[in-house]
Amino acid sequence: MDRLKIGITCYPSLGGSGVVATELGKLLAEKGHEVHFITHSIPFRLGKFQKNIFYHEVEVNDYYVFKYPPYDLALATKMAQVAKMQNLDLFHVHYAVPHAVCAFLAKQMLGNDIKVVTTLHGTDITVLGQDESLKDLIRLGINESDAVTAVSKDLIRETREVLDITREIDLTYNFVDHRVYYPRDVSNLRDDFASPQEKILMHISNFRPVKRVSDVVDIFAKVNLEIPSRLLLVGEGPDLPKIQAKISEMGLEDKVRFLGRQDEIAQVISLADLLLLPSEKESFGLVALEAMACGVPTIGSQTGGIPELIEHGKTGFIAPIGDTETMAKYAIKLLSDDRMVQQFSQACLETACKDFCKDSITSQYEDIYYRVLGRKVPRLDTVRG
Ligand code: GMT
Repeated sequence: MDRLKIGITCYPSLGGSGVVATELGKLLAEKGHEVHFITHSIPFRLGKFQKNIFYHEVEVNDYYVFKYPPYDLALATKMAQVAKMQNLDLFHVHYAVPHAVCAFLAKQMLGNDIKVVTTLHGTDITVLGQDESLKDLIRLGINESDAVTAVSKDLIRETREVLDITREIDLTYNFVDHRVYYPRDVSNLRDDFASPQEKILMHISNFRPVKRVSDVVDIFAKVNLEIPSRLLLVGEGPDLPKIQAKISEMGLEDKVRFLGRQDEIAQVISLADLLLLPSEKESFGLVALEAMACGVPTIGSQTGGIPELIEHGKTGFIAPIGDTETMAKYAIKLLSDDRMVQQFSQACLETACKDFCKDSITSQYEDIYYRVLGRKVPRLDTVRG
């Protein structure tokens, strides 16, 4: 039995990186490891009190001399305090900035050999990594980590390119928990959103410019000319008012519903016939994987890790960024052929289960933990305790 004590830091209240970090923490706890979340609020996916999971809140001093409350420093200090009090083996931080740097600072404060594993999720490199005010700091966090993982091959490539990083980076794809993500029976709900002959297209995101939600509306408008359909928009974010205005201008109000933020994503996705993810950048596209696990194919853009997840012509379609014409053509081709929909749906279920299963990705993370700690990887049954 080699039970690890792991401190996890992530953005607890939004985004795919927080979801991955929280779900991973829960799975590690299920396997018998002790997991300590060190964040500014309870991770939204954490749920009920669970064996082996602990939560430590970062409190920020808002003293009058500070123009900006020093969150990063408070986080680093809290990480060091928790590590000392709980005798942690390692920190696993999700999202390079500021978390990898806070882990580095905490390690300096502790003055011991605690290990740091950093997982890069996407915009920490593809957007913030390009920012001259942060670039050197992100590079420091990455280079000072004992192991670095990234959620797609493309993100590894971009990290090397943008930040001139030469060190080893492990590939750890996003994963789904098949106990949660599977095709749900939503026949009693579907009538509320569409008539039986209409198709449902869906988009789920944080409505940031990088998601190109305006393209979602354009694709939908073209599809709707050929196939009677509805568009369900799930999530909230800065572009929402712009999208609402666009939908009104195009006279599509009757065809589009805004569902706001939803927690029961598996249930919501199961309503859809097709997911649209025409992002400008997407290091992986967790939502497309969640849809896949529910048997729903995705039309996505040729960017980042999307082609590593969606197999063109098998589990969805891929087109160049901004090419709403081609994306709409693919959507029409798929939605007008029930047999094809069935085949895609089946392929989605198989791929999600085979390539992105929670067990194998969790084991990959564990292997990395044991590697940085210089310990032997125990057999599965010996970890459970
Ligand atoms: O999608 C977002 O903008 C949120 C962002 C985050 O950091 O929370 O998601 C990123 O991490 C996810 C989990 O690894 C990936 O599945 C998303 O593709 C990635 N987003 C982008 O690269 C834009």
